[in-house]
Amino acid sequence: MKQTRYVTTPIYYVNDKPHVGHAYTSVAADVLARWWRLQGHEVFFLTGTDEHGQKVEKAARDAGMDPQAFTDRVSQHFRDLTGTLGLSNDDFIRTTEARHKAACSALWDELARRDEIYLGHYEGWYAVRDEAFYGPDELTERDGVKYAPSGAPVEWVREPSYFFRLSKWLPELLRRFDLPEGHPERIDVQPEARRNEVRAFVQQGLKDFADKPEKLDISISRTSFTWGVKVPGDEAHVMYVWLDALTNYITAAGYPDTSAERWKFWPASAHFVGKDIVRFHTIYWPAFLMAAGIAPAKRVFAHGWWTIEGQKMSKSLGNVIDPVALVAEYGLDPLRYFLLREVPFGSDGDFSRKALANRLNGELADALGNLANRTLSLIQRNCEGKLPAEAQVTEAEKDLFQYLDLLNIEVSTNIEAQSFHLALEHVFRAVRTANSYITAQAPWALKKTDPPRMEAVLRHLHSVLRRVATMLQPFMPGTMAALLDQLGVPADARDLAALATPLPGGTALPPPSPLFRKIEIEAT
Ligand code: ME8
Repeated sequence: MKQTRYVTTPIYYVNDKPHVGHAYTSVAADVLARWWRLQGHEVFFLTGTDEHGQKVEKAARDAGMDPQAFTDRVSQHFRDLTGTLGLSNDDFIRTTEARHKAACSALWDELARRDEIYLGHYEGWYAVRDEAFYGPDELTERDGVKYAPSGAPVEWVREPSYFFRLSKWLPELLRRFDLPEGHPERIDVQPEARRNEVRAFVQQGLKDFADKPEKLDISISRTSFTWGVKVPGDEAHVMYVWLDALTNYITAAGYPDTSAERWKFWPASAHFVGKDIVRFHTIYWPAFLMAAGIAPAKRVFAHGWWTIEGQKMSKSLGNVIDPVALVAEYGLDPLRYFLLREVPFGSDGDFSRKALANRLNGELADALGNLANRTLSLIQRNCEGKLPAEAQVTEAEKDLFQYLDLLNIEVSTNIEAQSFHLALEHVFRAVRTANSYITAQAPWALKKTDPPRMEAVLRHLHSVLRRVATMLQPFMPGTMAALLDQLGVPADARDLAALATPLPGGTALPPPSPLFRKIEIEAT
C-alpha cells in the first residue's frame, strides 16, 4: 500500500499582497510534496489564507471595504500565486469558509467538553500586527509607545476571555520534543537550533511560574472586535485568530469527520513555517491537539528570513519584492531553483538580483544547459537523432557512475531532512563531473576515429542527464519536463523507480532546444 504524506505551508494573512517571503515557504513545501510523489507516496499538499482577526479587519477598514469583500479580493492574489509559482497543492483553504468555521467550532466544543477551556479575564499587552500577547518584561519603550520584540507596537487590552489550559500540556511537550528520531510520539522541531530555542522557552516558563502555572495558560477569545469565528454558546466572543488559523490544517483533512477519506493524511508529516511563527506551531498547536485527543503533527520545520539586498523587507522602505514580477523577469524555474539553492534551508539569507543572475547563468545555463545541449546536439547530428544502445562502463567513467549511484541516496536523505541546498549541491556535483567527462572524452572528435566509443560516451551522458533531470523535477518541474521530453523519456517513466529501467537504444529523440536563457549582469 502507498504511504501517505501531508505537507503544509502557513496560511498567509490577507492584510496585503504576497511577497517573495511567502513564495519561499510555498516553493519549499511544493518541492517536498513533489519529491514524495516522485517516490511513489500518496501526498496531500495544503496552502491557503488566514482571513480573520484584528489585523485583517484593520486592513479592510483602511481599504474602506467590508472584511469579507476585502478578504475575497486579497485571498485571490494568493490563490493566483499558486499558479504563478507552479505549486502542486491539492487544496487551498480559506479560514472564512464554512467547512473551516465548522471545524473550529467542533474543536472548541471538544476542548470545552474535556475541560481544557475556562472563562476568565484577560488583561495585558497585545500586538495586532503579530496577533500575539506579550509579557511586560518582553517590551521596550520608545517615545511613549511600547513595542514587542518583533518591533510591533502593543496596546493594553482588558476584556473577559476564555483561556486554554496550556500549562497542563507543557511538560508533555518537552517529553515529546526529546523523544528519539522515529518514535511515533516525537514532535520533531527542525532545525535543531529552533528545537533548542523552543525547549528553552518552555523550560523557562515552567521555572518562572512554578508556583502559579496557570499564568502560562493562554487567552483564546476576544470580545473587542467581531471579525472571527464565534465561540460556540457565547457569541460575544470570537476565537483567538491563532486557534482559528492553526485549525486549518485539520479542517482540510476533513475534521471533525474523522471517517473522511482525507483524515488518513493526519497527523501532518511536515508543517513548513518561517521562524517568526515557530512558537505557535510547536507549542500552542500541538497542545491544542493533544488536549482534544488528536495526534500532533510529526514535524515543524522553521526556515530562516530573507532580507532584500541587505535590508529588511518592508513597505516603508519600498523594497518588497513581488514574486509575480520576478517570475516574469527570470522565469519560474530559475527563481524556484535560486530560492532553494542560495541559502541553507533554516538559515537567514539575502535576496539579490545579482546572486540570482549568477546562479542562473553559472549553474543552470552554463553547467546544466550546456551539458544537455552539447550531448543532445551530438546525438542529433552524429547518431541520426537516435539514442545509442546501452554501453559498458569503462575505467573512464567509473568515477562518474560511482557518484551517480550514490546520488539517489544523497538527494533523498537531504530532501527528507529539508536540506534542499545540499540536495542541489549533490546534483550539481554530478553535472560538473559530467562536464569534465565530456571535455575529457571529446565525443565530437571520436566520430571519425572511434564511432562505437563516441556512441558509448553519448549514451553514458544521456544516462547522467536522465537521472539529473528526474531528480530535479521537484525543483524545476517545467524545465525538467522539457529536458525529459528532449531525452525521449516517456511520461510514465519519470519517477525515481523508473530510473532502474534503461531506455531502449534506438529511441528517437526530438531536436534539442536551449533550456535556460542567460541574464545580463550589470556591472556594479
Ligand atoms: O504569520 N523571509 O501569516 P503571514 C522568509 N497567518 N519568509 C517569510 C518572510 C521573509 N522575509 N516574510 C514572510 C502568518 N515569510 C499567519 C500564519 S499559519 C496557521 C498562520 C513567510 O502572512 C514565512 O513562512 O505573516 C512566515 O512564517 C510567513 O510568511 C508569515 O506569513
